[in-house]
Amino acid sequence: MVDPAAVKSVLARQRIELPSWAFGNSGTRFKVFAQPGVPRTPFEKVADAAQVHRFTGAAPTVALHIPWDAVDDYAALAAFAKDHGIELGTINANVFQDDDYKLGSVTNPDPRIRRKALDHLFECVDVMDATGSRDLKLWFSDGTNYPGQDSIRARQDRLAEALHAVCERLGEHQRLILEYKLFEPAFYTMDVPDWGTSFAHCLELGPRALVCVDTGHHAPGTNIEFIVAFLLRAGKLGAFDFNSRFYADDDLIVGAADPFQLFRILFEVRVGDGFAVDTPISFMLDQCHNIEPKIPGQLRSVMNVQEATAKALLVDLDALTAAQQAGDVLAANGALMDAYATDVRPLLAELRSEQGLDPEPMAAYDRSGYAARIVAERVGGQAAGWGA
Ligand code: LRH
Ligand code: MN
Repeated sequence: MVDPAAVKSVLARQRIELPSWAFGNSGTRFKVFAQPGVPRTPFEKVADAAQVHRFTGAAPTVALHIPWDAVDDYAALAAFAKDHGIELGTINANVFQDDDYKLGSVTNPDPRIRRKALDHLFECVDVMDATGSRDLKLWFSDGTNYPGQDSIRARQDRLAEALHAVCERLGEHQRLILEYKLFEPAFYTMDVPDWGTSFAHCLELGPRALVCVDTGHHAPGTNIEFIVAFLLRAGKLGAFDFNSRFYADDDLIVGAADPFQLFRILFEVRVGDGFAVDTPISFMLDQCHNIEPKIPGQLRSVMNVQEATAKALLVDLDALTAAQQAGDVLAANGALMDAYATDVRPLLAELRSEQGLDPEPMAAYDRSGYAARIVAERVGGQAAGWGA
């Protein structure tokens, strides 16, 4: 049997980073449904993120996206976050919303445009210096739509050149996290389409370049936990962008579409020592709450990660290893299924009570009146959103 206290000690130090953009309006190309009370500024996004940490105790940092979260004084934003009990986390660059980047950003055939994109990446490192952030997350929308549109190889050379320049610019304690994505917005090639491409570039770049696994960025049927196990073994798993999907990059609440997959992924994190005190992995959410209320959506997401983590920690490794060694396939599979079938909500409620938190975060948030207050206060101004 697994010791519940040991499970709780790991859960008690779990840190899930929230995406600032999840608090703004978002949607699809068909419609962005605006919601009342949505933040108008990065300060209001940070205030909303702090609510999630207030009720879960497990979301102490918020990732920023530049320029969506650009401010005149990043030190003031960092101080504001601190006053609200959280910190600023990963800095996300954005070289996917400028007309100049139609044919690519750092991979664009035009050196002037490549320079412009690289300058933005350097600007994001300046922001990291101001916020004290450790990680620069790079996702490139770069790719092509038609065979022959550009040289696949030349684009890889251009990408590598830019990544090396960024690594040169990073400070001693800073890291580059390279995210991959199979398709969208490009539909023939993406220049970083899969984990292998990101892994190869990160190997070339050195120890401070690590792979980001966005759980919505794979072909249907991809065994993501295999990728996680492989990257952990290679010491190259830097971060997760957690979300879930039924079809494409749906960016739905993590665990909503496939809680069993999330459990399998977090089980590989466990056996890969990814829950160690000094884990190099950044556990982030990357989601859009297109129709559901934003803060409750983030609360539910953090709770889904906590529940899947608890189940993964409940797998009896001794029984599992013995069954694996004995070639007892059903007993080995059973060890995982028994843990997965365990209702871990009472254990998490108990942990929250021990942490001085309300055992039911969603209900506690509802009772707080924060939702009604922000709707009443946030009148006028431009609601935050990323235009998609
Ligand atoms: C790209 C992505 C990336 C972010 C964006 C908000 O699909 O996953 O991580 O920059 O979403
Ligand atoms: Mn992502």
